[in-house]
Amino acid sequence: MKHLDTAAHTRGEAPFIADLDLPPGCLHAAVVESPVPHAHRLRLDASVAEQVPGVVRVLTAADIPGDNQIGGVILDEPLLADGALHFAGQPVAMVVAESPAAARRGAAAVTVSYEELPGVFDPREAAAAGQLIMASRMLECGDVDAAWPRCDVVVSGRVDSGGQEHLYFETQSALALPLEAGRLRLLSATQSPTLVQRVAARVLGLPMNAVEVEVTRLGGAFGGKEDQAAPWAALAALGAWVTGRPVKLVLSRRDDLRMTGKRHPYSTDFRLALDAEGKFLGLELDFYQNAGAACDLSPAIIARSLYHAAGAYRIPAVRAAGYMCRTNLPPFTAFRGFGAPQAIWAMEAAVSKAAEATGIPALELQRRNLLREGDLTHYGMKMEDCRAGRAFELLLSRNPAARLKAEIDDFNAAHGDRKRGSWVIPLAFGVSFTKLMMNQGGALVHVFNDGSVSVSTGAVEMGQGVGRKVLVVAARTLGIPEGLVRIERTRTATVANTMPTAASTGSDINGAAALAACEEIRKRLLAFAATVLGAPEDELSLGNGLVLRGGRDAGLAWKDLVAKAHEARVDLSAHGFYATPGLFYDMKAERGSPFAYHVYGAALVVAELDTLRGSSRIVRADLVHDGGVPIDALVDRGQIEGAFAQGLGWAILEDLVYGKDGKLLSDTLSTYKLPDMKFMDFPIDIELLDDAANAKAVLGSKAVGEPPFQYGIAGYFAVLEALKAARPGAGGFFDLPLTQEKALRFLDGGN
Ligand code: LUZ
Ligand code: MOS
Repeated sequence: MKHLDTAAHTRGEAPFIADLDLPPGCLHAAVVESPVPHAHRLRLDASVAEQVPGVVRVLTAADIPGDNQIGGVILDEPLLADGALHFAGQPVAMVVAESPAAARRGAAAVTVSYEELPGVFDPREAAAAGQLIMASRMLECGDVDAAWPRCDVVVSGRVDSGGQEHLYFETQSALALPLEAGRLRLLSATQSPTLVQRVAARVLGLPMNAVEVEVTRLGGAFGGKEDQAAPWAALAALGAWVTGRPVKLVLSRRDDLRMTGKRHPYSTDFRLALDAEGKFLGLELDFYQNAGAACDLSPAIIARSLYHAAGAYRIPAVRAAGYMCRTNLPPFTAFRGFGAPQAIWAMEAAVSKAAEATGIPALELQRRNLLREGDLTHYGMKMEDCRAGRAFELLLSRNPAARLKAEIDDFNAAHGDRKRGSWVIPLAFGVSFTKLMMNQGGALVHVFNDGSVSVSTGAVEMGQGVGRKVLVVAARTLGIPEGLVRIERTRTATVANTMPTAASTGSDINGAAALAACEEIRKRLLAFAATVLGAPEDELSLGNGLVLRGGRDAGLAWKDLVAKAHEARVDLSAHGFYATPGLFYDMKAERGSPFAYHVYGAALVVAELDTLRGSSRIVRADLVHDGGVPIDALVDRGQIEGAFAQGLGWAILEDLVYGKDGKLLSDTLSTYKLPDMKFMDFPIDIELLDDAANAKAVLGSKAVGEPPFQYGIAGYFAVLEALKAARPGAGGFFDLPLTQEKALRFLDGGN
């Protein structure tokens, strides 16, 4: 069994919260949501709802014993609306009942009245009205203003990128269980057990030690459960606290689509200056981030946008500004890539336009301006062990530019109603939480006296294989077969003060913490083995389930060593801790080293357009990826393919449509299309860079969750190139996703 959960998932046996046997007396919760995007003078009438058979309680803001506040970064988000409504879908009350149907009937019977106010949904409109979540952030290096008069070519424009629905298979879920002595146990589908613990404790007015949060696995998350699992868990906790009975809250797909946040839509202005050789001289980007109705993680996300403003390019003068605009939509939140895709896509739009303006092929512009070893980024970080060029050149050696051009040109010359386009995108993605303090994690390792091992960390398994990787780290460090190691559920009572499993850092941080704990145990056991064997400790090691002396079997097997050590009262448990070293950032100067390292790569996407229908498909993709030395290459390949598919979906397929009233229209899977088997039915070549050990992460590996998402961005430009081939001289347009509808409009002469 490779990936821990694979077999159970494949057989449909892996239980999620919704599948668990109900505890005795369990109640079911349904949430009453705001029907309008903006209103005040909110009044609730629950008198009819309370009479609905099976309804046990209707809970409103007034029933919250602690703080009605779930804001993480700033305290601007009530758990249940109090007085005002800020987005359609905002929770205003919760009904707990004996059955899910009774809860739903009860929720429908709650009368919500209010005075409606005008809503704002566009980030630029919000910015113009001064509706910002917090002060804008600006990152500047070099003399940007001097670049404009000095350069030969300037390209500029406005680019708009849409949001994206996470569409985790498992919707937001929680099960709250009252324990004795005023304590509470919460099963929550969260990436961040500690955040759920803190929020639930705050809402109930309890100390954190009264709330225990446990996570076995998630059915996907993609960032959607980093901060936004907390309200549902806190609501279930509130229900359990007030009624003294277990409460289960599982959102229906449609409720989840309507009520929860998504990737931030951005509207961005860009300006790029080049010299006659195509060298980038200056870049200016203004990001208008649609933050939705509350802060959520928007500042951390804007930070990642600013850091990735220049993509994988070296630009001596950069000015990037981020405006977090408050609108009346559900708070937008973390989503794989976390602000980087929006920035990288905007930068690439500038490259596309620059290629048009200069007549220099985009590939050439990219190559001439790639980040190099020793470069300082615009935020002042020195690029070390930079593999941007290596990945790019390897990709081009597999796909020589002339051959690629001929492949496309020949096809297009031979076909009237179909056109192809290709695009290459280089990648440099910074790994670490942009918020420095979050780069820490813990582990607790027990060696049981039969030699089996359990490892607990703060990592949440959401299908990404972090459990598999931590297991490999532990087995290798202790020199024992993988079959002796088990990864425990993630529990706040076992490993405390954990950070969300996010920012691609799950294996880096938790793997390193597990490594530290295992090393501690290994040290103790080797010291003990030295006394048993009468051998110098520095000649001993653990491997193949044996104590080795000078690399050879010393005649003491792991299981015997452990049993003897236990007899001799050696501690067989250890806590490990890891804080990513070398990070620093000066917020005032906007300079520092916010990332432990970067992940590099390059991707080629070839797309084909049906010029009559405007539909497009991907013909092939070739990815060269820097994965360090993978802990499990198969897991990494899975992550690369999945992230690429998700990136393609964002770029050319997934279209969130809101009505003029701010309500989500694409709130079903028949109206919101995402990549499926058919969409992904094309050859994908993935080559992992060899000889790529990474000194900055556990066992030479590199984080893999988010970086390959950016490869999907090449899909946008590949389709755009095909469109330009169909309508020569028309220029580009930058409105993501590049859907069939937009393609048709462009083919019909619009843009
Ligand atoms: N979450 C977060 C993230 O809190 N900080 C980050 O920098 C980040 N980056 C990517 C994904 N999630
Ligand atoms: Mo974050 S987008 O939850 O890795």
